[in-house]
Amino acid sequence: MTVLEAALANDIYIPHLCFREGIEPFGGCRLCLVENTDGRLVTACETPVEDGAEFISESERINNIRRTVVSLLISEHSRDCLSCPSSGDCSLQEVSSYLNLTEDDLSRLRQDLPESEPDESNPFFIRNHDKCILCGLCVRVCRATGAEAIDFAYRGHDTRISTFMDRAITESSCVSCGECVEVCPVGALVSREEKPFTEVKTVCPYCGAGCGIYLGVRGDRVVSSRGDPDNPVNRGKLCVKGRFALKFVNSPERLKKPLIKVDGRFVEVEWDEALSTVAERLSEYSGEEFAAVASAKCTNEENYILQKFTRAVMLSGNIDHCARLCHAPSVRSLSMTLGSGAMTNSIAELEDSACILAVGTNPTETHPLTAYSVIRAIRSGAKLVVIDPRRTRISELADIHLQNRPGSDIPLIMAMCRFIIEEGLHDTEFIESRTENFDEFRDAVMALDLEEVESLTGVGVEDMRRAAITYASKKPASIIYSMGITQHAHGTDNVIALSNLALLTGNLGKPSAGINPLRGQNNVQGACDMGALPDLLPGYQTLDDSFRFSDKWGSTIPGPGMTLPEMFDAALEGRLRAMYIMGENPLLSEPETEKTRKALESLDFLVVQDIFMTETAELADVVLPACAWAEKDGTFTNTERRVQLIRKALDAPGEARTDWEIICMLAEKMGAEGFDYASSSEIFKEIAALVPSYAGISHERLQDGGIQWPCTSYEHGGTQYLHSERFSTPTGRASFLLPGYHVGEVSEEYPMVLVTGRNLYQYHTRSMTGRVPELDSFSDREELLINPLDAAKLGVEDGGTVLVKSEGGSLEVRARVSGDVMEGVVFMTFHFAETPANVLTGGDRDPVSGMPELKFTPVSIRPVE
Ligand SMILES: Nc1nc2c(c(=O)[nH]1)N[C@H]1C(S)=C(S)[C@@H](COP(=O)(O)OP(=O)(O)OC[C@H]3O[C@@H](n4cnc5c(=O)[nH]c(N)nc54)[C@H](O)[C@@H]3O)O[C@H]1N2
Ligand SMILES: Nc1nc2c(c(=O)[nH]1)N[C@H]1C(S)=C(S)[C@@H](COP(=O)(O)OP(=O)(O)OC[C@H]3O[C@@H](n4cnc5c(=O)[nH]c(N)nc54)[C@H](O)[C@@H]3O)O[C@H]1N2
Ligand code: SF4
Ligand code: SF4
Ligand code: SF4
Ligand SMILES: [Mo]
Repeated sequence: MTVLEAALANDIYIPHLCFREGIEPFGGCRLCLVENTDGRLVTACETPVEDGAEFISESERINNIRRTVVSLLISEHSRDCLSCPSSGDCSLQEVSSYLNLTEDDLSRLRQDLPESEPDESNPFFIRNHDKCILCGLCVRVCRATGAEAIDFAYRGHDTRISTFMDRAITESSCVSCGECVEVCPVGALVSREEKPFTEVKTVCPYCGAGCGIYLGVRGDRVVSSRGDPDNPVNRGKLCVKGRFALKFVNSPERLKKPLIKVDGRFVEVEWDEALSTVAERLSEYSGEEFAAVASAKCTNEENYILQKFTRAVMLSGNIDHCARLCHAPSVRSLSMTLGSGAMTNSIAELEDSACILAVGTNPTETHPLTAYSVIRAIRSGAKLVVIDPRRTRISELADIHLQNRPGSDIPLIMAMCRFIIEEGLHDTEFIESRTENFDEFRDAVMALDLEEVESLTGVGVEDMRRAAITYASKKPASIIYSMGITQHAHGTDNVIALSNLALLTGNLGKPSAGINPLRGQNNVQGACDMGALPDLLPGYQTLDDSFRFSDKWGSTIPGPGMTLPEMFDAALEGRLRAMYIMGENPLLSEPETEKTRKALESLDFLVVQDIFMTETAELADVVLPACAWAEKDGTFTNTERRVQLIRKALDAPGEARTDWEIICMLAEKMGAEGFDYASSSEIFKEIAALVPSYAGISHERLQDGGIQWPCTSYEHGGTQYLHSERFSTPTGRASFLLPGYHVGEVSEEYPMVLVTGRNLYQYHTRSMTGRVPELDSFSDREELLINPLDAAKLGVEDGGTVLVKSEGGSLEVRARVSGDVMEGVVFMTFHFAETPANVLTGGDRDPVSGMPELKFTPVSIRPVE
C-alpha cells in the first residue's frame, strides 16, 4: 500500500489528480506531496507505507506548493467551468476549493487561450483537449485494456494526449470501452450518455465473463452503465457492450403483447387467449413429437423451468440450446478426461500464470474482460502463446503466434506433447499420481510423423517445439480456448488434445493453471448446469439416475432426446411436429440456413418467446413477449462457474412477462402441478435441493456477491479452482485419451476455407446490438477478410463485392483485403441477416457432441461486378 492509499482508506484526504485506485501510480500531478520526518517532500502516491513511518499531509508549506500546481493547471485550462458538463463532478474544482481557490481566483488565473475543436467522432464520448490536465490516467487505463490507442505526444508546453498521428479517436486502435472517460477527473473526456436517477447492481447480459454492472435508470429507461468495482471479474471495468450497448431494452421494437398468426399475419391477443391456444395445441403432441430450445440469455431459474416443463409435462427429452453450437464438445471431452466439463480455474487467476496458451480464441473482442486479465499477466512477465489461423489483437501481444491451418489443431497439439516429452518437461510425478493411460498416449505421440504434421498444419516444427517448451517450462501455465477449438466436426477430439497437454505438464488442480473453456453467452454455463441438455439432468446428473427428479416432480423422466441440429432433421422428416423456442434465433445461428428454414416451416406448431420479433419468430404460430434481463430477478452463472444475482431495474414494456412466469402459466393451463412458484428465488430453492453443486447457494446468500460452484452447503464458500485433491471421475484420476487424427480438407471446386466468427461490436444475430444504432458506426455490414495474395490471384478488390459459394449455398458480400487471414482462408462473422453466413456452413457434425462444422467450410470466391 502507498501512503496515499493508506490515507484515503483511513478517511484522510490528500489532494490528488493523477491517482485512481487500481491504476498504477504515476506521480505526475504532484498534488499529493507529503512531508516526511526529515522534512523532505515526497509524492504520497509513490511512497510505500512502512511500519512506524510518519508523514505530514497538510501544512502551509505543502498547500502553497499545491496552490502553485493547481494555478498552473488552471492557467492552461482555458474553458469556463460553468458551461462544462463535468462541472460539479470535477476533481480540479474539488481540489481548488479544498485549497481555498475561489471562482474569482480561477477566472483571474485563466488565460485567454485559443480553443481547439473537440473530437466528436466517437458516438459514445467526446474528447476536449482544452480541458485536459495531463494526469495521464486515460493513457494508463487504455494501456491496461490492451488497446493502447492514446499516449502523451509532443513535449514541454505542447504536450498533449493524442492518438497515433493525432487522428480522430475512431481512426485509432480505440475499442470504445469508455475506461478513459470513466477515469478522467475533469471534463476532457465526457460521456454522451444521460446521467441516471438511480443505479441497480446487476450483471452484464452479453458474454460469459459475467461482469458486474451498476445499471443506470431514468424512469422506465436504461440510460447508462458503469462497472461494479467490487465484482471480482471486472473490478469496475467494462467493454463497449457492457458500458454502452445496453439500451436495446428501451427499443420501441420490443415485443409488448402476445401475437397469434392468423392467415399469415400476426394479431395481438390477450395473454389468456395466447396461453390457451398454446396449451391446446401442445396437448396434441407429446414425447418425441415435441422439442424445446432453452436459452443461454435467460436465467438459471428460467432454464430450469423450461427443461422441467419439457420433461415433466411434455414428457419429452428433446431439450437443448446454443451450447450445442458452442461448448458441447468441451462438456463431453472434459467430463471424459477430468470428470467435469466446466472451466477448471478462474478468470482473475490468469494474472498469476507464468504462461498462457490461448487456442482458437479472440478474447479482446469476444471476452474483453478476460482478455484484460491475460494482458495484466503479460505485463507482469508471463509468456503468451497463441494458436490461431488469424492475426488478432491477442496474437499481436503474444510471444509466439502459431498461425496454423484451420482445422489442424490435433496434429499441432499432439506434436507439442511429443516435444514436451522429448525435452523431459513432462510432470512425471503428477502423471503417476493423478492420471491414467499415459503409456498408450506417449507411444502414440512418439509415433507421429513430424514432416506430415508440418505439412498439415503449415507450422514449422521448430516453432511448435519452441511453443511447447515455453508452455511446459513456465509454471503455473493456463490454457484458454473457445470456438476455434470446439466448432469443428472433430471438436471433442480437439478438446481432448488440449486436456492431454494440461495433464502432461501437471497444470491441473492448482491455482493459475488449468484448461479453461471460455463460455460464450452470459448464461450458457448456467443453462448447461440446469440440464437444458438432451442427455443430462440438472447438475449433469445422468438419466439412469433420475429418481430424485421423478420423486420431486411427480412424473416419469423421459430418456435422452435430440440435439439442436437433430431437431431440425426430425422436423424435416416429420418426426418432430411442435417446437417451443425461448430466446434463440436459430434461423440465423444454426448451420444450413435453408434447411433450418424448411424445418421450421414444416412444423405443425411453433412458439417463439423472445424480446424482439426475430427472423425465427417471423415463422412462428405464436410469439410470446418476454422480459429482458433488466426487467427481472434471477441468476446467471458465468464462465468461471460464478453464480451471480441479476436484479430487476425497471418494469417490462407493455405486457411482457418473465420467461419463467410464462412457462409456469402455460404449465398450469395444461393442468400440470408443481409450477406455482411465487418468485425466482423459490425456483432457485428447488434447484439447490436437486443439484448438489448448487446446494449451498441461495438468492439471499448471493446478495453479498457471487459464489462459484461447487458449493455444497451453506458453510461452503464456493470453489475457485477444480480438481485440487482428486478428479471428479469415477476413479478419481484423470485420463489421457487419444484423439482421432483429423484435419479439414478442401476440394478443387471449393479450394478456400471459410472461417466464421465474431467481432467486438456485434453480438450473434444482432437482435440486441442491432438495436443500439451507435454500434453501426463501427460495424454496420459484413466484411469478408481475404489475404492480399488470394485477392490478387482472384482479382478481388478491397471494398469490392464477391460471391462466396459452398456446397450448401452462396451469398454476396463486400470483401476486405487483409493480411490478418492467411492464404487460402477467408473469414466472416454471422452477425448480419443481409449476409447470413450460415447459408454457407453445414454438412459434417461431431459424432460425439453433435457440434456442426462451423469453422471450416470449403468455399470458392469470385468477384462480382
Ligand atoms: N462481441 C461479441 N462477443 C461475443 C459474442 C459475440 O457474438 N460478439 N459471442 C459470445 C459467444 S456465445 C461465444 S461462444 C464467444 C466466442 O468467442 P471466440 O471463440 O473467441 O470467437 P470466434 O470469433 O467464434 O472464434 C475465435 C477464434 O477462433 C479462430 N479459429 C477458427 N478456426 C480455428 C482453428 O481451426 N483452430 C484454431 N486454433 N483457431 C481457429 C478464429 O480465427 C477466431 O479468432 O464469444 C462470446 N462473446
Ligand atoms: N456460422 C456460425 N454460426 C454460429 C456460430 C459461429 O461461430 N459461426 N456460433 C454459435 C454459437 S457459439 C452460439 S452461442 C450461437 C448463438 O445463437 P443464438 O442463441 O440463436 O443467437 P442470439 O442472437 O444470441 O439469440 C438470442 C435470442 O435471445 C433473445 N433474448 C435476449 N434476452 C432474452 C430474454 O431475457 N428472454 C428471451 N425469451 N429472449 C431473450 C434475443 O433477442 C435473441 O433473439 O450461434 C452459433 N452459430
Ligand atoms: S475508450 Fe478505451 S480504448 Fe478508447 S481511448 Fe478510451 S480507454 Fe482507450
Ligand atoms: S484526458 Fe482526462 S484522464 Fe486523460 S490526461 Fe487529460 S485530464 Fe487526465
Ligand atoms: S466482457 Fe462480456 S460481460 Fe464484461 S462488459 Fe463486456 S460483454 Fe459484458
Ligand atoms: Mo456461444
